[in-house]
Amino acid sequence: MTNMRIVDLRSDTVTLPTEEMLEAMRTAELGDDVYGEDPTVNRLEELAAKKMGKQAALLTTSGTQANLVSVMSQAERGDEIILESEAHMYFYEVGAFSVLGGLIPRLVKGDMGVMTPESVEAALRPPDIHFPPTSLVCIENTHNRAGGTMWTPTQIKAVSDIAKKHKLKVHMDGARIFNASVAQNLDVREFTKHVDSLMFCLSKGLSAPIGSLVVGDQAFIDNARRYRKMLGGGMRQAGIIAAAGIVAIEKMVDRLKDDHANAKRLATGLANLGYGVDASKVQTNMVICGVSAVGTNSREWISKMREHGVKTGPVDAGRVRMVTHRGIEKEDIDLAINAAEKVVKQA
Ligand code: TLP
Repeated sequence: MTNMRIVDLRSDTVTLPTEEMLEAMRTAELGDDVYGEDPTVNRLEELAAKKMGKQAALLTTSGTQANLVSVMSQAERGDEIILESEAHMYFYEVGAFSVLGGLIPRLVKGDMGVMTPESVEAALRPPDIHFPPTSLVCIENTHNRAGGTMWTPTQIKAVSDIAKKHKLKVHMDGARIFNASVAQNLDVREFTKHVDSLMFCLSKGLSAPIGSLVVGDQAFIDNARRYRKMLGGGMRQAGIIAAAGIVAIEKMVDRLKDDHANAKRLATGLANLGYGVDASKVQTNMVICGVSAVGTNSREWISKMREHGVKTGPVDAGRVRMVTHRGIEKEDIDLAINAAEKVVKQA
């Protein structure tokens, strides 16, 4: 058991900063960001806004905080917001938008995480004294619980057109938007131009240690900045974080395609072993795999894989998730497939 190689496929959030990031952090020019005086934060925010084709950006502590300040800025307390039924914001963010934002979710079922304009329009209710007003549509690209699946710019535009028609704003949880842009070989602005606001994470596949950015027009960002302060996210010498974030945006995007190739390889290997996974549906860096197909459940499977040195995470009782990222090489994928084969034989 000693010196066993551990292959950690639980999430791309486990990535550690690169040497270049650590050096950038060590030498970063710093100031008090609550006064707007941290030059490195300012540089990162300008870079992020430009990259995304929007007026302004705001560095936040996490994706959860970024989504929260975004929706609090785009909707009033008591409003209803439309979300895909398995949205990360609904599923994994501790109910923040309801508890802290006073917002009510209206869930729309998507196909592989993508909602149609018809289904969004059908969820809208006419003004009526009984109903909370709807003000915002949230989309998730790539979609976590659907398995890293993507919206295309055309699909985003279609939902955005419906939103505009009904005077609703559109927010994109783009935690992994660069995975979508790399996988579709399109500039990220093709995805962002149809939404009013978005957030994206520095600390997932891009490997920075901390931080997410909120992007949109200046008035929205001014509002989001107030909410970030309210939530305790005024971070003073945050240039320490921003320095790594600049490296993440400038240097770490193109390599995401390696993660996508590894995810395909993993899915194909697992499918060949009889697991419930369709490799043709693996679009970016996630593999959701049905383990009931081989006669086990998530809890048991995860624990057996762990004994073989492979860390994975649950989606539900019968499905598990594996995420590829920097530091996971082809050999690690083969090791994971090998482990999954041993587990099938044990089951
Ligand atoms: N997702 C994490 C866990 O929370 C599940 C992961 O391991 O995938 N939006 C999306 C689509 C996300 O996947 C995540 C993180 C977030 C927002 C929140 O980001 P953080 O973890 O920085 O608050």
